[in-house]
Amino acid sequence: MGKIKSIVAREILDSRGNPTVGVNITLDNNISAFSSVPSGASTGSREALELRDNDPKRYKGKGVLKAVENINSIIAKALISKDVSGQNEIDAIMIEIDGTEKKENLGANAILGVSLAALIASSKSEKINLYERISNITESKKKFTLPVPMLNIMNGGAHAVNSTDFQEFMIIPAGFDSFNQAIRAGSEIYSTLGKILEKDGHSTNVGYEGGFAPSGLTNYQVLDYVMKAIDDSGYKPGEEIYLALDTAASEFYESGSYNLSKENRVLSSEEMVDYYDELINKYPIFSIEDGLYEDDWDGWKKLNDKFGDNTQIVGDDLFVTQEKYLEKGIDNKCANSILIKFNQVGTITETLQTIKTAQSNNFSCVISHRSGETEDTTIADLSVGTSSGQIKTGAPARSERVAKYNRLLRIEEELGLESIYSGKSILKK
Ligand code: 2PG
Ligand code: MG
Repeated sequence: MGKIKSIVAREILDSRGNPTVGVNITLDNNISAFSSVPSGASTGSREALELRDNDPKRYKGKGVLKAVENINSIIAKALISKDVSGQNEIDAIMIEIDGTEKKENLGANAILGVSLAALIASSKSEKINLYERISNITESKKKFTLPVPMLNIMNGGAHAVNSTDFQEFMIIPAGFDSFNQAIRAGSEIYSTLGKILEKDGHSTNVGYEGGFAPSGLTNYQVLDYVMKAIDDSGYKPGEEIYLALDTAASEFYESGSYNLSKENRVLSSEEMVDYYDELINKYPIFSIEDGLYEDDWDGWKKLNDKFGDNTQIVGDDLFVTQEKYLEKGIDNKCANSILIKFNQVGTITETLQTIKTAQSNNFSCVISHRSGETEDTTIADLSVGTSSGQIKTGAPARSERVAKYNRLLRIEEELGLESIYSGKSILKK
């Protein structure tokens, strides 16, 4: 297919203006590919390590020169002349050299940058689409499906200062025949929401993922605004548009309780579950991500017991895209869905393995961006190549977010009559 001739990494910037890793791989057939690595803000404690320099003189300690150096010296040396068709082998070599559970020696950002660049180079070398290459690696014979987007239109928590306790309020335009129609609905609702907020005197400044982030609103008020925006845009909530929350509960979990400071409520795990009950009864909420703290496994079980038959219970910080935590969740029935972020685990091979385990245990997979992103659109192809059915990649605004949606629009067009929009099939539990 093509053997690796050179690997060159450098420090580049992400959507927050922080340094991240960018990697170029060139093959002996002169094909070259570029990747860049995303970065989270509300990170799970079990995630693979994002190696930062911690040198306060550069980028306030956030430089990634050590990770870059690890690629340019150690990883490059080990991978030169390897064939990029061997994604598993490439990833296995890096995992072995690193030798730690959390990829602390080389850095998961270093390893992922190379893993992604190799993947992209292999698809270019084979002259096939990236999603086809991903599908070939998984050896699944499934038809390609276009994912339903979860569009994050109101931002709070760690993604927007002074906004809601909950981190993400998303709309799911599942009740349409195509991805194209779904994106149109999402965009119209987003812009209607902006107008409504403005009219009521709220700020329309946005958070990290492009959603509006006014201060002084409770979770209920935000959900009421979102419902009004859906109505005013002429769409039907609960029929065409569903809601999703990523509450990112680990961020407001303090000494055994859930501290909803903007609502003046401090709740136990059971009371949080009751709170979700109230919300699910009032709004067409289909999906709740990180509804509880990442180590509140008993609470997760109760949450899933209570709602899991009809509601998607998504583990993000809980599973950190790693098979071993997912297996614990499967065994203990703690969730019915997993969020997939490849930098939480650090290689494409491990990401695909986690997706495979999830899918074969009837867990849905939501492919996800990070709050710190770049123009890289690999996750769009990952969602099609694995027929994940769902993707969350921010508001229909800000280029690092819409780049992924735009890539999916192109894929849908390319697939033409063969394209299948996952639509309401994701609602079946
Ligand atoms: C999340 C993500 C992406 P972050 O919690 O799901 O929305 O946020 O990248 O900050 O972890
Ligand atoms: Mg999350």
